[in-house]
Amino acid sequence: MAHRDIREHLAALEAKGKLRRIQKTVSHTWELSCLARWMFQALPDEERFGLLFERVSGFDIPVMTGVLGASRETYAIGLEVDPDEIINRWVHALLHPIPPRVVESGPSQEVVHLGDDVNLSAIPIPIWTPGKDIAPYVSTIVISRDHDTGIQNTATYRSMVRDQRHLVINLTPGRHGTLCYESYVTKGKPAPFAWVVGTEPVIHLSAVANVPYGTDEMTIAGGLKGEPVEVVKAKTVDLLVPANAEFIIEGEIHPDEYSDEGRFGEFAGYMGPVGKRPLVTITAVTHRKNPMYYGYISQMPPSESTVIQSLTNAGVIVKLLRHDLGHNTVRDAHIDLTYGGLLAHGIIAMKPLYPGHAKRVGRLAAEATLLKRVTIVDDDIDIRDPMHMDWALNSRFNAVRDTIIIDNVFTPAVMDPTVRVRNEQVEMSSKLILDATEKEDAGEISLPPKALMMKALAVWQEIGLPKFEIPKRVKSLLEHS
Ligand SMILES: Cc1cc2nc3c(=O)[nH]c(=O)nc-3n(C[C@H](O)[C@H](O)[C@H](O)COP(=O)(O)O)c2cc1C
Ligand SMILES: [Mn+2]
Repeated sequence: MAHRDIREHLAALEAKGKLRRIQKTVSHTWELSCLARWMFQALPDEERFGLLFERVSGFDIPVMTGVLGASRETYAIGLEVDPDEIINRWVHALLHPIPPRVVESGPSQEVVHLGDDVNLSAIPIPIWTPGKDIAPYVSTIVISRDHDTGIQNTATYRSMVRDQRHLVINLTPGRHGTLCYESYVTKGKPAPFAWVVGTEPVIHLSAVANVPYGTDEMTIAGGLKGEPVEVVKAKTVDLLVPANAEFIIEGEIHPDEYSDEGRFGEFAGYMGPVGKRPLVTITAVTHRKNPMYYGYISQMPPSESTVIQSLTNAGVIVKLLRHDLGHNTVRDAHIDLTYGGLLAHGIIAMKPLYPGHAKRVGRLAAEATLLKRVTIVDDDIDIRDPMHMDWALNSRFNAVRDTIIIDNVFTPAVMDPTVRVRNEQVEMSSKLILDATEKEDAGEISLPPKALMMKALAVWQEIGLPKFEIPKRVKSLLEHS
């Protein structure tokens, strides 16, 4: 049974030595984000941890960051699986969604602030790129609803704190929150929205899944959990929101109300442009009695944003290729955690069944996602091992024969720094596909047979040479030797 709230997740992290509590009093306007930035910039994935700042200057609300997306391991702890099981858990969840269960009440609404009592500045919302961001940003789970179908959408969009009672939300073309918004405002009605801070890990992780419009991500969260996630009726808007959250911010977007949004440090590693975006009037803030704030750190990669988006969408891609499109020899996918998330490098391991099969799967993956580069390798390659990947590219990839470029790809300008809108002209982006599968029989590999190598390993141990774990790459090579 998966963690019911972010507190159970924190306890699990701590038990595994993956949480650091910081007792020094820190400022939420610079110190907290700069410390978290050091962790991502200086430590490799295996050494990173969730951060819990227990004392935030001027508030009695602790702030956490990186607790799900510090690393592959913190993410796996959120799902309660081994890191190697993340993909399979995702595939299972997408094939077996479970709708949320509506409950009467929940900790999310222990304290309710309405009307004039609403004050966003009472919450320690951090500034993520101090010295450059225009304002604090709430970049968290965002719930909206389609007016016509009534189906909810759960996503994650950055939202700027404009003042105590207003946010400005980054709704970009085609995004599901944008479609929900349009379904109301085109009828002259205000669109209901809710922001969720710190809740069941499965809700956080499915709120970055790129699944089709009309799929309620909360049902996928149930699939991940193996039982329904719990929701309650929001107090002032017609939405169902997580029952076990730290904070819920409820609001409405009225037709034709916009405001400037930005500058803000973006996930691609550059300061994003200023733009006009929908203005949100906050109608309620509800929270637990002693709430904790959870903010994702994004901006310069690697970041919590790139880690959670990469791991979630690798599972989405495998399910799509294997189950929806029928390429059932697709074994695994990995999205580079460094640049990541959306415009990242995706690697797919598969067994090609006919000439051109790998290229076909590469094109499908590239077109179906925002991935900017796709590399396809045979299923004997450990796609998380850069040495093995380099070997595959050096020995099985022939540039002219095996490169495909897809041109004229629309990518929202705020996401891809190589595309900027000039003179109202939208510039298009492009994608690269590398087919590094073996096309001809390259013959036997140049390693001694497994039996001899294992005999030698026994000798190695007997004479007291340093201990090691056999890398997956080597296990795979020995299977073919
Ligand atoms: C911290 C963070 C901030 C994000 N901000 C945005 C954003 O402002 N706009 C956007 O389109 N996607 C953003 N994303 C990515 C989306 O959440 C993700 O692609 C999601 O699946 C979109 O949901 P949708 O398909 O229901 O629109 C962000 C992701 C994270 C983790
Ligand atoms: Mn969606």
